[in-house]
Amino acid sequence: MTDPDDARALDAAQIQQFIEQGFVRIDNAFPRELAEQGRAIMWSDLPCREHDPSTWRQPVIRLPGYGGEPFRQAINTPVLLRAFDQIAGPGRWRPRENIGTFPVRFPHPDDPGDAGWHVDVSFPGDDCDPNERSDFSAWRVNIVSRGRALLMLFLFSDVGEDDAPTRIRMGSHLPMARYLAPAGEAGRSRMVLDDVGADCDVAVATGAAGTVYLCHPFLVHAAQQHRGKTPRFMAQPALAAGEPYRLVRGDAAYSPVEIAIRRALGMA
Ligand SMILES: O=C(O)CCC(=O)C(=O)O
Repeated sequence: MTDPDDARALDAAQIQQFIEQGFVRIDNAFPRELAEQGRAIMWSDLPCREHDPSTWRQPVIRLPGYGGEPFRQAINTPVLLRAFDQIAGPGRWRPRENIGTFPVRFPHPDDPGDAGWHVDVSFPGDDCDPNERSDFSAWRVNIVSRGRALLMLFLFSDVGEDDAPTRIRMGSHLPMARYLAPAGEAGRSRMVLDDVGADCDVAVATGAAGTVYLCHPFLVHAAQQHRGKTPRFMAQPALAAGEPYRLVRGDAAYSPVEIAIRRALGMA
């Protein structure tokens, strides 16, 4: 495997884009062949057939978390490992062996019912039942993004404008930081985010299979109905936090994630 230090790095404009807009798109972040292998595994797990659209009877099917090959390789390419260091900061993220769940979206006339604006929560609140850790309804997110270094979108199929690309409110991580700040360490749960970043332009997470979007954990995003022809395969794993993000550092070694939060709060 290539040493991450030798891998293609994000340039200054991409890092600036991440700080200002809350995401960066990395083309060819993992090989297309891995996406093909991953889709073959998922088709064999789906209760419908790849070449028979009459069997695509639901707008979305959520497949449970995938680990092992080819998913492990896809999330650990040298390009990505280097980008994690550049965006989250060395030591501030933890590698993953698995890629998590896939909401597979199918061309379908029905509203999928899960297309609301949101951010992904990152830690269980004190009121969470310890035996029900998979019930995310009481999970929380706080101003230092406890537990989560990044949100990531991994495209395992070619995704065009009609193929249910995830919608992204560009720059919404900044008002989101201001919404979270007053809640301090405890953070917020059960958030209704229809209004947060509602005036932001909307981008869509399109790209060829093998594209990855690295997103600020506070980026407000939403699914949408599939209006195309080919099912969309995308994973949206968290990059787990290594050490917690900090908004005050004696050595000023702020990562782009931290710089964005500091700017949102008028600290920089
Ligand atoms: O499927 C998508 O486009 C996004 C889904 C999403 O954001 C979620 O399930 O949290």
